[in-house]
Amino acid sequence: MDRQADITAMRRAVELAARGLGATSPNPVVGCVVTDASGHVVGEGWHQRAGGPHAEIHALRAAGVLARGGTAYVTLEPCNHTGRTGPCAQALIEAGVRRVVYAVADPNPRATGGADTLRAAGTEVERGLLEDAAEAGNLPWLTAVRTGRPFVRWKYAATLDGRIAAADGTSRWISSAASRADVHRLRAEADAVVVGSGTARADDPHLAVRGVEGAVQPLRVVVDTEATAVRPGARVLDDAAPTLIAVAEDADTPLADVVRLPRAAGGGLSVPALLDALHARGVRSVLLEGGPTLAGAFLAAGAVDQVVGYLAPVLLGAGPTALADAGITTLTEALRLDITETAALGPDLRITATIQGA
Ligand code: AOF
Ligand code: ZN
Repeated sequence: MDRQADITAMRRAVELAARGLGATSPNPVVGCVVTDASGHVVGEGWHQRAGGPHAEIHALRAAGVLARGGTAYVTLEPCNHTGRTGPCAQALIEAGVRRVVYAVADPNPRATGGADTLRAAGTEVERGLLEDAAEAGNLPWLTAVRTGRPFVRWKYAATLDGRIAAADGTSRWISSAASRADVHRLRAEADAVVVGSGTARADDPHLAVRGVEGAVQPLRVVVDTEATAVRPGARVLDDAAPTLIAVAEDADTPLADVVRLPRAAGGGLSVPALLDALHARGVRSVLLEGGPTLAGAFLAAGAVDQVVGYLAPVLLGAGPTALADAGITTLTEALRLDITETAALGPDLRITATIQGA
């Protein structure tokens, strides 16, 4: 067995999986590479959209009879259930694959058990190769399965002193063109893009994805508790992408199509109720884009899984900061983060982090 060849094939499978980002919800992204008996790659596949064939099926089709006696590398444990498609474990057995290597166990109770089925049929099964990379690649879906609510990525762009606008409210453009393009990639990866009423009022944002080839438009969500920010004719109401306006149960709105949700104790919309409503609509990953008040409410509710900050080499010294009250009054309550990645984007720095203990 050639370990290096195993790693190369699984790395490729992780790469293939990422092609499905933003298009597979409520399902995971999955990649698969099939080699023949002598280790040559004879098939590749990835899960392209929910309801479509699973990654293994695409790769097996490409491989044809050459899969016999070969190895399948899959980023997620092959499924064991008949859902919208047949069980992949069975398809791998029927194709005569001798060995299956998968990275991450399937936590979905409906689909789990594929590894056992394969073993029972005499297939050699190995789990855990490049598990960290495959986990990271499927973090939104895995988080949603484990928590029962959508994965939430909070994104902000600020000056080095943490401000998102100047004292007079001007805010265009703090971050660079490279950072702004990167945000469109994040939008394309998400099932829903969420902003609060302050952002809706100040910016009249469009929230659709621009400049990302093949992007599936995310659901645009405005949390407009008092129903005062989104007026008829707002850019977010055009038909470039679907839109959901969430208002309080008692709010008086001129809009025909809104979702009414309960308030939290402080008067703002209940974050758990909002996430439940989104989950019920198939949303498994949320990009929370603004502004500081809504971000504070999400953080106070313990509903942020990942923070992505774009820091521009700019100083303002006055003006609103990226995060408003998150219910923290003393240092021992501070949210401490683990930085998982840093990247340079043009002149800016992008910091990706997770919250400790979350
Ligand atoms: C996918 N794509 O490539 C693999 C999946 O709704 P279904 O019937 O397509 O089943 C979805 C479940 O199947 C999914 O939640 C996961 O547990 C398992 N594997 N799913 O969508 C794939 N391999
Ligand atoms: Zn499957």
